[in-house]
Amino acid sequence: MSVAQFAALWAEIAPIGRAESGGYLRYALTEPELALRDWFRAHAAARDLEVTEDGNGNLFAWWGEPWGSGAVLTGSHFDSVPHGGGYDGPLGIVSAFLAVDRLRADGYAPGRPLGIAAFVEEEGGRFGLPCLGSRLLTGAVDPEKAAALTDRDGVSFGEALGATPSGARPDLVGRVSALVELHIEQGRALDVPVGVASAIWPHGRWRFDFTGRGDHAGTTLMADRRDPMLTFAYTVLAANKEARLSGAHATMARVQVEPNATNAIPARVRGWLDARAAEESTLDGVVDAIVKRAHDRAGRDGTEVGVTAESVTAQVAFDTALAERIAGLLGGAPILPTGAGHDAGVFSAHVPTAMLFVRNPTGVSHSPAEHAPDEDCAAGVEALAKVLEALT
Ligand code: HGY
Ligand code: MN
Ligand code: MN
Ligand code: MN
Repeated sequence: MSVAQFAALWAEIAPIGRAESGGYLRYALTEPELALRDWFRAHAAARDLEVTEDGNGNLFAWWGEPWGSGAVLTGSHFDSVPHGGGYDGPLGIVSAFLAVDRLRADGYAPGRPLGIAAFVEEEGGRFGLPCLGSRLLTGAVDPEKAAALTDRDGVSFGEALGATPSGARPDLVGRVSALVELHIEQGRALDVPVGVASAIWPHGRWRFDFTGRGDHAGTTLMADRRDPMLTFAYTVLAANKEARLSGAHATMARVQVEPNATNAIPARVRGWLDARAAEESTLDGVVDAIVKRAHDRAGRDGTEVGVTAESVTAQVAFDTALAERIAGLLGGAPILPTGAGHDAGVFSAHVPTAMLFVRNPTGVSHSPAEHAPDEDCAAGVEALAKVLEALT
């Protein structure tokens, strides 16, 4: 598989959903992501791969019997965070099609069915729950709850999907013998083109609701204010400080303000904390510390704070034997953890699962600046082909 072959296929999807910022607005089941699904179907058809859907919004292209016994899954997701990079997700799907081409060029025919997956709403960028499609398929989220999740325009996942998701399909997942997801690396840890994942850090999202008293920005004395924006701002600083002290990663990057006017003290401020750490105990400790500091501050500001855990993901330890086998296959590729969540993390509770990381020279991700050189992406395809051959 040549670098030019990778670049040619990559160029087909690069313009889809790209914003002025150079980042991508590929929200699940919206026009750009639907266009990528059409691209997926066209490339499956061009390779005589049968396309199936699982009733949860996930797409699969099959080389061999769909969900046949011992099936091996690969693939990733098309959706992006707002103005995210173009590689996070799509690289795993494009690489899977090219890996099939590579294996066929070698005259290889798999002894097990090989499925290329496009999982829906991995980022949670539209409906708020990450890995929504893989959680539904594996039974990690209730289909009714999922159907009721709404986007910022009030459209529910069920409406976007056009049906209540079918939910857990143990009849399908039970037939899968392994899953391997290729993904751009989202840190600065790889100094060779391809690495293998050892673990996903425990991580989660907590919604903070700060309530105060809306009032006039110009006439209300400072001493009379109960300003939730003040408590929110303090919590942002506390999150940063507690994370630095504990070695965790904590970010408050999404905020909603009511009434969100220049000349009105807010009545309510809603913010989300994204927190992650190498160990569960560190994660629990840093979240507890941030929540405590928010409550203490609210006491001083005369405001109130409510905290809701929206999604908490336990540490994922990928199958060590599989990771070591793959690293060996790739001539001793490094094995490393990641702080990013992935559909493969959801599957790892059900089937032997592995991830391949493609070097990202800057490590920047969830940003228009995310980039992986074509040469490293082509190396990723070669590695994925080797792994899929060994597993099928
Ligand atoms: O947020 C994450 O960890 C992943 O990119 N969905
Ligand atoms: Mn991502
Ligand atoms: Mn991703
Ligand atoms: Mn006025």
